Amino acid sequence: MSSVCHNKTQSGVGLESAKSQGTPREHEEKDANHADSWDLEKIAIEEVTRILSSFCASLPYVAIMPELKLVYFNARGRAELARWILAYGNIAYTDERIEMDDWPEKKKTIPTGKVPVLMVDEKPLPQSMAIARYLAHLANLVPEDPLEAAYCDALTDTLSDVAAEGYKIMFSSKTEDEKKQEYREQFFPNIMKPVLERLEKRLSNREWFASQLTWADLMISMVFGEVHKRKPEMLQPYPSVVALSLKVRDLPNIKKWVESAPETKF
Ligand SMILES: N[C@@H](CCC(=O)N[C@@H](CS)C(=O)NCC(=O)O)C(=O)O
Repeated sequence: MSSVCHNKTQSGVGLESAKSQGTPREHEEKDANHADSWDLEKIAIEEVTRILSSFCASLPYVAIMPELKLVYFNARGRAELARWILAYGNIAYTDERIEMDDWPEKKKTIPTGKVPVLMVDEKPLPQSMAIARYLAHLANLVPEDPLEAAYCDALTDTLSDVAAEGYKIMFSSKTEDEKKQEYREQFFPNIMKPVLERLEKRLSNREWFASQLTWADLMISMVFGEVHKRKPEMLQPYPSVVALSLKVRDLPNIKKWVESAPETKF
């Protein structure tokens, strides 16, 4: 902060206007006077910026949180990432879970007719990934660097696509055996495995998916931690994905949420 003020003044009006008038002698005197006043000015600017920056640094960051209500079914599904982010950030919200019998009536009250929807100060925000990204901003889980943030978006969108393919099979009219066969022979090798392979490579030499903990790590852990819990053998070739999933699940607020969240089928 101090060097920005300093450079701007030094290369700006001060020196230029001193050189543009008077005889050489007057010029020298003016330069000397100017140097004195410039030194004083510089000291004053540096002192003010020093005081301001130490004052700003000592101020606590007080975010004004809106009133939040997450509306979804009594399921993890497309709302669980939002719940993890809210838990991580210790952000207060109402977790409204609609019973299936009440859905036809409730649907009429939701502008898009779809859930999840996040009520932010009573205004609806639709789309699960927009909701999660917004909450990730509130919880400080989005990198400041735009490209890093975009890589996190790419990863979370990829995992959302994978989940959508999974839901297609889950909610199809096929029998349970047919579904299992489709997961094994189609979904895993063609949809999930290529993502796992790329992710394993990226995570093998870094602590987090990006340069700090982000909502991308939370989503990796939410998705693959669940697979690991149910079918650990499937993730055996992906030790870095498993390690990251477990590390995130060990964060105190996440751990607390996972242990206390309602038990649901999906
Ligand atoms: N792209 C949307 C999809 C929303 C969606 O399809 N929601 C489903 C539940 S996961 C739903 O509302 N189904 C009930 C209905 O369509 O009546 C999102 O990610 O939020």
